[in-house]
Amino acid sequence: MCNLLEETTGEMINFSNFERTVLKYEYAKRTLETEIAILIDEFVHKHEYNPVEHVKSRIKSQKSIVNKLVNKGYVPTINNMKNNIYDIVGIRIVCSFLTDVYDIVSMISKSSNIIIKERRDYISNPKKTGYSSYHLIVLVPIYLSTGKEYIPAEIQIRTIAMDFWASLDHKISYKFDNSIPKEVQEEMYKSSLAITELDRKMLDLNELVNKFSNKK
Ligand code: 0O2
Repeated sequence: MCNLLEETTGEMINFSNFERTVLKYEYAKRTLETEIAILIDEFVHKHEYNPVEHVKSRIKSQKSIVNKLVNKGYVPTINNMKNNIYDIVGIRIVCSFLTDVYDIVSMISKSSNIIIKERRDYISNPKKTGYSSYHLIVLVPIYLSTGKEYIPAEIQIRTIAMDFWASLDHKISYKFDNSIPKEVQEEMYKSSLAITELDRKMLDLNELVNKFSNKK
């Protein structure tokens, strides 16, 4: 009988070795979901305010992993998947306001259970498509009978407005198979500027609301 967590590093990705390899990523996803849920719960108790609209997590599909490896110029092997794809486990935290995004980033940064490997602040430095979001590449510990292992994961933190833009952009990319007409790209970029402006306005509005409600 084969060991479910057996190493299959040099092999090309196929259905069975993918299913086997992805098990560890499933465990990491569960661990990360729990850790994030507890951190948010603690935050809510401490501040009497919930900055999170919703949390979504997923395991990247075999097809998306193979496509990503090929696009990056790697042979789609299990080894290359393990060493070069950091978002097999993905968790997205959607917040109401811009300041909430940074509060969540700081909250995760203080966690002793998650190791931060890399920060990508696409809010301060949006991508040229107009994409904006805060990404953390983290290492999540999983405990197996063979010992402790660290599995990479990507945490995306963004506002509802950024999430709206990114989800439309994702649908457009899919529709045009990644060769988006220039005119559509330009309109998407313009709409990203409107999203940034809307986030600023909503933040100002929230501060105004807080000012009046604190006066009561
Ligand atoms: P999917 O299908 O959403 O998972 P690198 O680490 O630099 O080699 P990588 O991993 O592409 O490259 O990192 P990056 O640029 O930080 O992007 C990671 C993820 O952010 C993407 O994963 C998307 O989810 C999201 N993203 C980045 N740029 C854009 C964009 O322009 N539009 C939208 N809608 N999302 C974006 P995947 O694997 O590309 O896609």
